[in-house]
Amino acid sequence: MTLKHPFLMANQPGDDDGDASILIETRPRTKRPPLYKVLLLNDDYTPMEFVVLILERFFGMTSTQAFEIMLTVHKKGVAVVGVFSHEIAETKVGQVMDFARRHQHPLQCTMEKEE
Ligand code: TYC
Repeated sequence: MTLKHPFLMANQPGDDDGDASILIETRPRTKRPPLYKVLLLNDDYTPMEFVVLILERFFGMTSTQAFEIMLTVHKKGVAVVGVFSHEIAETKVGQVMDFARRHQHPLQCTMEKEE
């Protein structure tokens, strides 16, 4: 058996001392970060015009798009109003919830991971 100083002596070709630190990445991993859907929920009290304003102000919709999505939420109970990175989705949800609370409307906005 040969003894090697651990720092001063390099491996020689053919030395097989079972070096576990030599690992070769065979599969290039290019996983994109997950995206999150921002959902708006229906309720019986928030005025339709207020929901339209939110969709224009925070989601960059035209008044026509905003009215259409608002009606979808009103009829179906929920709709996706945008898909964003985790950080942007969190910001949008916060903006909507703050704005609704400041105006004393019970409007709910949530986010969920897109599968
Ligand atoms: N249902 C509400 C009403 O009749 C309108 C509404 C639409 C509320 C969408 C919330 O996310 C919502 N005034």
